[in-house]
Amino acid sequence: RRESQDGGQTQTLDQTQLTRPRLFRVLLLNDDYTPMEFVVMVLTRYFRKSLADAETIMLNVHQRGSGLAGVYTREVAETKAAQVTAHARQEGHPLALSLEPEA
Ligand code: NFA
Repeated sequence: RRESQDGGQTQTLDQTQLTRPRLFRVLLLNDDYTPMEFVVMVLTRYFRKSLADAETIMLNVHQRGSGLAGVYTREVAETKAAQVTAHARQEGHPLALSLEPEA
């Protein structure tokens, strides 16, 4: 909100429109080869989960095929997915993630 400059005759207020950024879910996808410990490390280090939460999420992904790692703005979600993918490939793991926009 700001005051328009008009020489002090009148005073008008412009309401700046603020909209919430769209959020994206970052999903972890199961595979047969990525070690469970690596997935737990990813969840604690990149998604700031507690060890207990990371273990629960990892097992859910392992059993159900996919699971939620976190919800972020587009830029943050894309950066985390790229960092995790790079780290996994560096270690020779096929771990994959997917991003989906929140409804
Ligand atoms: N399914 C993998 C295994 O048995 C573990 C895993 C969990 C991989 C979650 C990817 C995601 N080693």
